[in-house]
Amino acid sequence: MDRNGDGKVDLEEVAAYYNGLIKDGTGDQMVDSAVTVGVQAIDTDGDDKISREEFTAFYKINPREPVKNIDAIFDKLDLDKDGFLTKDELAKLWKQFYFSTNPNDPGKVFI
Ligand SMILES: [Ca+2]
Ligand SMILES: [Ca+2]
Repeated sequence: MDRNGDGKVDLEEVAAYYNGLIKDGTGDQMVDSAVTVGVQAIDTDGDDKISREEFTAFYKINPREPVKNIDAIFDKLDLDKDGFLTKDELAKLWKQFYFSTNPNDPGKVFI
């Protein structure tokens, strides 16, 4: 991934890497499997989507710094506002996170 050899992988290189994957079709598969693994990790009742409660619980057990405004983040990620994060939504957000150049896109909430 480190194309310019400076020992660091910068965002541009990451984007180029993932764009390459998208072009040859493996990117979508990769996003799908990553989303599936992610949903399985957070989805405790096994209905294949993430409720606000599951999302909040996940953040509370996460050893990283406590995240403020979990509710606001959830609202932003829940694109169709049905109260659940589905795999489709997460795949879309995941792609935004990597490929979008618009910092206001919901997928950028984790940056
Ligand atoms: Ca669930
Ligand atoms: Ca939703």
